Amino acid sequence: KIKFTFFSFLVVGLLVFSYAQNPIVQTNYTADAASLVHNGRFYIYAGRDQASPTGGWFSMHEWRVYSSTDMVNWTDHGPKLKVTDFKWTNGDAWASQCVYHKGKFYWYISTSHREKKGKAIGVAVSDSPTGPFVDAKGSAIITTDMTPNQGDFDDIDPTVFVDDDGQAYMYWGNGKCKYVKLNDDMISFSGEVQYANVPKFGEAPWLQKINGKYYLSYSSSLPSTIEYCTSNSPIGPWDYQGRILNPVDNCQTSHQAITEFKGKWYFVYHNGTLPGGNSFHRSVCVEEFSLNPDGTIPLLTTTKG
Ligand code: FUB
Repeated sequence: KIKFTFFSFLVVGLLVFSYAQNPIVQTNYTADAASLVHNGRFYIYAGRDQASPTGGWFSMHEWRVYSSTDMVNWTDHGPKLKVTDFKWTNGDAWASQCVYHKGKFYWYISTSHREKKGKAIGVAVSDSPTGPFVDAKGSAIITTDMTPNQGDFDDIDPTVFVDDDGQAYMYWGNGKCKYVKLNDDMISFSGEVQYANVPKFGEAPWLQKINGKYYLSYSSSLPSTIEYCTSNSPIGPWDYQGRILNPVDNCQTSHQAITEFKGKWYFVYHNGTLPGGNSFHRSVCVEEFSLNPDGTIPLLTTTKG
């Protein structure tokens, strides 16, 4: 077992801590992490699990930002976005992703719509990866009435990918994997919502490009596994490639981010291994891994806490 050393101290208002094991965040329960590399820093954007100790469902009201230059020492930038920052929501800081485009940082979030039934997707914007972020639109980008005849939970878990030609794509969903081409303003889209044909799609899509090929990973089933497909186009057709992660320890959901940083690949996910942890008290973890020589992603083995 790796010997764990922990120290924390405040530097200019930031909490800096060192770790030698997962979970990387041990001061809050965190979940649904998305990664972003910018100017030599690895950023993690995660929702905070705030359920009571006996709470049997998600209680999430804020998203937090963490960053590192070496994947060992992490800065806790604090809660940089709250559900109350979106006047049209009535709660739920569900999964999110922050992306950079043309000098601005767009943080796409899942939440609940106050007036329309069900979940919805919004976006906040900032000039900095650590904020301040403000609601970029003042209303949802996606609500249930744009994707009718489905459940209340299906408009969650946005992933946004900006291709080399500047075109941005947003995928999201629960049960059905949906996508749109975003307009250049990054807060609206044109055309109808489309559906991607990927096997056993659950939720948590993550779209990226690796060596000219498009990779769409997502969670599947309950307890969730992480599976992935590849394509020669950002809108498919998608070829199933295999499993990346078996169900995580002590947690039903799974939610991944896959990012290259300083020549190494990192897989960010959550489990329920922090003391008191479970499906509603999750914790963000990171694994370094290597792509196979043919570009496929191996089935990962996670480190134990
Ligand atoms: O955290 C709430 C929901 O659980 C997320 O939106 C899903 O991806 C699952 O992790």
